Amino acid sequence: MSQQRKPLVTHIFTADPSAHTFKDKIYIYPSHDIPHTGNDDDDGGEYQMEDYHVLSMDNPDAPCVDNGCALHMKDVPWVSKQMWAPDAACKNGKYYLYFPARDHEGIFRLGVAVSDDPAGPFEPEKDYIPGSYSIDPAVLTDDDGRSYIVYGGLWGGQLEMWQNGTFDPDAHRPEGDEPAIGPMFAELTDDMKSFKTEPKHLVILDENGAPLKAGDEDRRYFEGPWMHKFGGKYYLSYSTGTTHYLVYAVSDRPEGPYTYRGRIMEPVLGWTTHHSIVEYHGKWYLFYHDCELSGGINHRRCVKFLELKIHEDGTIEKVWPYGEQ
Ligand code: FUB
Repeated sequence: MSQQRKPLVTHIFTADPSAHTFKDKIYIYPSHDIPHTGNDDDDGGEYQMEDYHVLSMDNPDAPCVDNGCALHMKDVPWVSKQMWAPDAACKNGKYYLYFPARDHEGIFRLGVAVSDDPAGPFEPEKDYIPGSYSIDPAVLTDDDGRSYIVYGGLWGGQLEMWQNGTFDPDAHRPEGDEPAIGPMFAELTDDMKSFKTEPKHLVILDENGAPLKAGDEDRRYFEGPWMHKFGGKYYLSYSTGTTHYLVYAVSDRPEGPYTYRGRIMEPVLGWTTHHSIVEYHGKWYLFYHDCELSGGINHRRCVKFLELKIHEDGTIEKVWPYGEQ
């Protein structure tokens, strides 16, 4: 029986799924939501995660297995709280888990941890990636072996607080016709543990070649970036946050500029929407989350997936999370 559009696991709350094909299986690296009774706020204070569990499926029809705790914040010296959306990458037989969390000053940073096994456990580096900030890291390893990281999120993710290169909690939040803030992008060093190039904002253009504006909330970047490659082109997909869409943009080069192409998914139940796109045996799958398992509580989410159609001309067929409306 197909598991598509159903919670992949129900014994824990999971979110922000980053899926990869490793060793001919699908591995899913989600956040692990913790139930609590505090209120939601615009700063993400309700997302109090403390560890990561890696999920896996032998194939899209097989049961989903929880491989247990792969990394806990008590084992990461620089982390104070809030282990948010992770991703993983494989290079030279090693597996790398990338994760955001607040440091001891309350600033979101990106960490990396290493394992010989895609399911972990992962051994963290003692300090965060030098020069890193904000949230939601995602890594693409290109056909030539070069690896790129994209990251960043507005509001609770603090991306707009770094516009002048230093952390400014009172920084102006761009609005209206001001240019939107794109996600950060850098190449990773060969050991996968630091930035090889100076991180730069990716630029996302509209159909006329003009950068998307901050007030264009149906299309501008908010959080949850993902990169994949199809037909030799680079795809950047992400959440529009306040308008709750998953959308995508395409470029000939990993560093962009990207051109906005359309919506991937209409809003799910719950405020956040966050996804990944993975190929398995020639078919494409969208992993995402919603709040069905908790009946709509924003910080108690559940990971799901469905098959995604990418047409030969490169367009992604839009999906509705609960069937076409
Ligand atoms: O899970 C915490 C945050 O919520 C993630 O980092 C965002 O992408 C949003 O899903």
